[in-house]
Amino acid sequence: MKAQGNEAIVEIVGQNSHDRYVKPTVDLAGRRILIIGLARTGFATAQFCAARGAQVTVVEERHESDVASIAPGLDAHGIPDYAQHLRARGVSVQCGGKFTELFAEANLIIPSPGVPANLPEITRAREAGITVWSEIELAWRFLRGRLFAVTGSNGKTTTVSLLGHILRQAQLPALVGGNIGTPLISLVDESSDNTIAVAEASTFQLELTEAFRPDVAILLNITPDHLDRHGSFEEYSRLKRCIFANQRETDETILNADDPGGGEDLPECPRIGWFSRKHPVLRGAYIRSGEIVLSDNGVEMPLMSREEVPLPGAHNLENVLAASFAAHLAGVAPDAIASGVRSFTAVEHRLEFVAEIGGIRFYNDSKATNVDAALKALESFTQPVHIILGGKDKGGDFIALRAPLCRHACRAILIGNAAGKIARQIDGAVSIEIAGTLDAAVTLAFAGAHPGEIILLAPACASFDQFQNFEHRGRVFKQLVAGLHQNLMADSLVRKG
Ligand code: UMA
Repeated sequence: MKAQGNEAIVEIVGQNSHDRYVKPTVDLAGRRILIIGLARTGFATAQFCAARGAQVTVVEERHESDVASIAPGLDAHGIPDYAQHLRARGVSVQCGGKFTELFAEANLIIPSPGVPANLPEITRAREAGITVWSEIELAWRFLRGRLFAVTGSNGKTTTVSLLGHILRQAQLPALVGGNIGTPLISLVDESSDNTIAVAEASTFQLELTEAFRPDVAILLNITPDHLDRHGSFEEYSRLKRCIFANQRETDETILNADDPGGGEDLPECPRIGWFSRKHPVLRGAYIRSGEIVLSDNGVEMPLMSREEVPLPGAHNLENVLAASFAAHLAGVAPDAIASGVRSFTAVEHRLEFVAEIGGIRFYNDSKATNVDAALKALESFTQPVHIILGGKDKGGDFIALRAPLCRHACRAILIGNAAGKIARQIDGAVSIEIAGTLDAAVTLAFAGAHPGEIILLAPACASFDQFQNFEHRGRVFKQLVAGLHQNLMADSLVRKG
């Protein structure tokens, strides 16, 4: 049966392989699918739908020349021009406008994560009965094998990468994607009944889900983030909990027993595992006398000493606890989990060590795009920290940074649009310098730092005022540090000469 006009897309029923649950997949052939946004998600989704016979249109508000120029940095497949590539596959691509007239004609609309879900044209389409899904909803309906989905305000990417690493080290066929950078839909063709997809899920993606149902859902923590988009902390928290909203008795959810909101609004259906740094748990992972222990209904499995965890900071210990219990649920033996954790190296842009110059150590935590993440980054150091803060404000409350700045930082160097607000909110807590740009901030930070101290980029803000994304900001930071190093080497050569 095919959908006609603007009626909701019609579901056909398919068998999900790993249990008797019938997964609602969809027949895309001949459907009019409108994709909003032409970056990583829009591109991958358009390719996916076109390959299944859909009539696909992609609309993008940026001009086509901007899409083409940004694409090489974003696209993992080295495709230089998203628009050209899609048109060659029969996709209609329209750039440089809103194209609102196209919305009413669609059977299915898929906004990219960066597109606000409450755009008037999207609201009107939903009111008219048109199905609006996020890309992860569509991807999940086609994905084979098991799905482990990870959400939380902070630590998602490290947990996803670590879990993927542990599974692969244990020779399990793991696929890794989602908000981490590779859209979930790109993993579908590689998936099979045996694969385990490990996916990072953001609220921007969970927002437009309907039946999305991971086999294992992990909610790491909830602290304020993206309030500019979701309007309130309550709404943001509600969206995070969509990760387990459709789970059933056979599914698993892993929650943080130490998170203030961790025990609220517990899911009804799935089995729950807990992780805690502070106290034992009956089912999950915790620390006992400096040792990481897994516990499955009273059966205790010591894993390793916490000293052996190769990642700095208490927050990373939580990520390790969550990933370890998830790996246990995937069937990995305790010694293989421990060996996977030991051999894991930090993820790029997450408290990544960059270089030591003249006894000063530089760390890139460009992924610290909210206040809580910056706070956790600061708390990972015992040495005095010169912290670079600022960027595009997401409605964050920087007052929460005052106490950790007093304890851990000797100076805050401010950049970007949020610099004025941050300066007002942290005034008196620490010495402040306004640098404006990252380039100036690195120079200022280095000029005022002493051997044994830390220079940390943990901006507590989004990057979009000055950079394409946080990865771009982190790369520029690393280039600036490399530039400092080269200049110092050149100076010392001149002096010697
Ligand atoms: N656009 C329109 N119309 C609008 C609004 C936007 O056409 O009204 C266009 C924009 O110009 C842009 C596109 O829509 O070209 C939006 O793209 P996008 O921002 O969704 O970019 P993607 O490359 O598809 O990246 C998205 C996620 N981006 C966001 O959530 C903002 C990536 O997460 C994710 O890695 C990727 O999908 C693959 O899943 C980034 C992120 O910052 C890293 N996520 C947030 C976070 O981690 O805090 C949630």
